[in-house]
Amino acid sequence: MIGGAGSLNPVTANFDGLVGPTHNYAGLSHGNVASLDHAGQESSPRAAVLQGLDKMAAVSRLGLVQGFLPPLARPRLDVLHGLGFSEDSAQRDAPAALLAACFSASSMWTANAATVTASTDSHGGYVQLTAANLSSKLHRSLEGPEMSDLLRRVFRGSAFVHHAPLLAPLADEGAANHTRLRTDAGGLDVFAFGRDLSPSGVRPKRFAARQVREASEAIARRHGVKRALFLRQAPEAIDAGAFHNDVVAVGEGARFLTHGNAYAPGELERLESLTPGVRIAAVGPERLSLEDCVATYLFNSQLLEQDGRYVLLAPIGVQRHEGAKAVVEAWLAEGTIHEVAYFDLHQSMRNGGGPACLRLRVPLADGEVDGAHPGCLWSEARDLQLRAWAQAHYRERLRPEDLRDPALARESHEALDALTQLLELGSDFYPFQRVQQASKTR
Ligand code: SUG
Repeated sequence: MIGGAGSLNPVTANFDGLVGPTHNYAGLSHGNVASLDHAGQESSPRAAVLQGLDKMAAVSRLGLVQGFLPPLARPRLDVLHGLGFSEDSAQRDAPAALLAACFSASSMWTANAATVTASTDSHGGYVQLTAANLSSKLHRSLEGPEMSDLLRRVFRGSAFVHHAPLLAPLADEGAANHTRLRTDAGGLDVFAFGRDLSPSGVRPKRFAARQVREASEAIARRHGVKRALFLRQAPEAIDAGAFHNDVVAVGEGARFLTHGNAYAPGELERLESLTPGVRIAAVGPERLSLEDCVATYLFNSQLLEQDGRYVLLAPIGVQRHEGAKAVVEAWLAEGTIHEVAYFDLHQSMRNGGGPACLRLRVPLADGEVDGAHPGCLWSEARDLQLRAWAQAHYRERLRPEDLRDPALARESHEALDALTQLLELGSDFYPFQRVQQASKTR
């Protein structure tokens, strides 16, 4: 049992994205500097999934609840068929950008899977989940309906209420723009947005803002959030590469670490006034520029709380960067955090996904974890099984031209089929399995 019944303090369970077998660098995300910089490079799906497993093991060994979400099934050749490419030659004929969208392993960044509200913070008293529509990018927009289905299969207890993704124009990128803080006055759900639905209003000049204010407000409303705050991202931060707010801010429990220029003027002051008991550490541009935040992913570190101690899981690049490392040292010296551990997650990082992008936080009160599928909870034995599975099914190297290889599509489905058996998820977990079953019974 974790937490306490009706307790104001649910514990945070982290559900990481298990990296899928088609992990590749296609440069699909304009506004995401790392994705554009690494477009066309060779990736290593096997190294990627193993790096993620290393992080999960470290979090779990701290004594925290660790789970994972299976990858969404890729490729989505059905999307190409729907666009008029023939069943026989879609993989050969589709333009590179469409093909890459259908092969993207982007569901690994589970911070974008959904927005989750703790049962203790919701008027209804249930854990509330809205799968993100990710409507700003084609490859990511494919995830919404599938992730919504997957989340229902993983969080299936009566403690959970699932909401469908929002309508597409209400662009929603999930928990990458959402943080739960534990203030002296109770839980506070902090939402960040980059633009309003209407075309008027402040917008970034270089890159498009992804999260729409009305989407965040709709989620808070449908989740019955008791205390919510909506903060506008600074357009300059988005233009510097903060395509998600979690590139420039991270909060957990009674800590909030942020770049001083992450939000529009006055927003941090509003946050401060509503968060008694929370220590806010804002790092000014004289200590670290927004560009260096984006280059190092300092604020995309995963911040963990255990018994009042705060542990920062930071990307290895932070340790190698004088300015970013100095910020971490200062946080340690003043007791903002108590420990730091550095991780090599370069496979994901090259697509703009750091430690915090790779996990969905699910705040769980007493007993609620029992409603999560046991196959998706981390254990030492599970870790060994998953490593062996990855060794058997994942390619060591993948180049953009390999996406034309029909064997890759087959291998990917075989890997996921094996995964559902390993985790006892059922043989109808993935849409492609359901299609196969239906064609057998015809
Ligand atoms: O949506 N990258 C992802 C990275 C998501 C990071 N998540 C958080 N910040 N929470 C994105 O931009 C790149 C795929 C490619 O180019 O192949 C990509 O989708």
